[in-house]
Amino acid sequence: MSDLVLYGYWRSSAAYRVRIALNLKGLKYESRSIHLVKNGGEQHHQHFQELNPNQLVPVLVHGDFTVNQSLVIIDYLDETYPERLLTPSKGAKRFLSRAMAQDIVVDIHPVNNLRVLQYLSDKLAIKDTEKSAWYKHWIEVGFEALEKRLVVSSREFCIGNEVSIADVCLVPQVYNALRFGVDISQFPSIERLYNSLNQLPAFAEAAPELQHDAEL
Ligand SMILES: N[C@@H](CCC(=O)N[C@@H](CS)C(=O)NCC(=O)O)C(=O)O
Repeated sequence: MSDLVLYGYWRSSAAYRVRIALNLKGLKYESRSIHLVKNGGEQHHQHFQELNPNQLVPVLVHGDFTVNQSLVIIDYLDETYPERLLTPSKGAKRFLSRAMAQDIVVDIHPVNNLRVLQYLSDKLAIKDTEKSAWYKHWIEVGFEALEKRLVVSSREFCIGNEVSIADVCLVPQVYNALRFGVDISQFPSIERLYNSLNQLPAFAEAAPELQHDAEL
């Protein structure tokens, strides 16, 4: 049994990022599922709140160390297992890859998170069609900008020819976009990278549908 434990959920794009990172680094880990919907959402249960009072997955436990926030978890993995760095250690690529990762993680993802969507439906009585419009709108705003950046920065990967934290964040966000019916052919670089990255085993094996808690 590995001493790395990832608390996540098959459809959580933030947990998906960490799964890709762990796979790219060739690290074995134990995956524990926190069902975000069943039983009122297990992220709200006491035992999980003790791991993360924010009530969000993912959480990584490594021995007696517990950390949340997917980008910070990936930083921790880079520092602890530096053999294959996902954030380049120096130079422009270091900063460009982090900025692109944050464009996704900080600016696109949070407004479409489950608890935001639940608030729109449950408290503001927004109709499902309006909720989908909200979801698509914020992804498309983010993807338009991302596409412009990728036209300049991408080659085989988001930033040049080395896989980085930007690729790790891109694939789960595109997965979400497709799930909510966004036409990604509007964004040719994003579409190309999504398809080619998914050919790599580290990305393919992290896919939501292949996780032990997937409900298909
Ligand atoms: N910034 C956090 C975001 C974590 C997050 O939003 N996780 C979502 C799943 S992708 C979640 O647990 N949602 C549960 C909820 O909204 O109640 C990270 O990158 O780890």
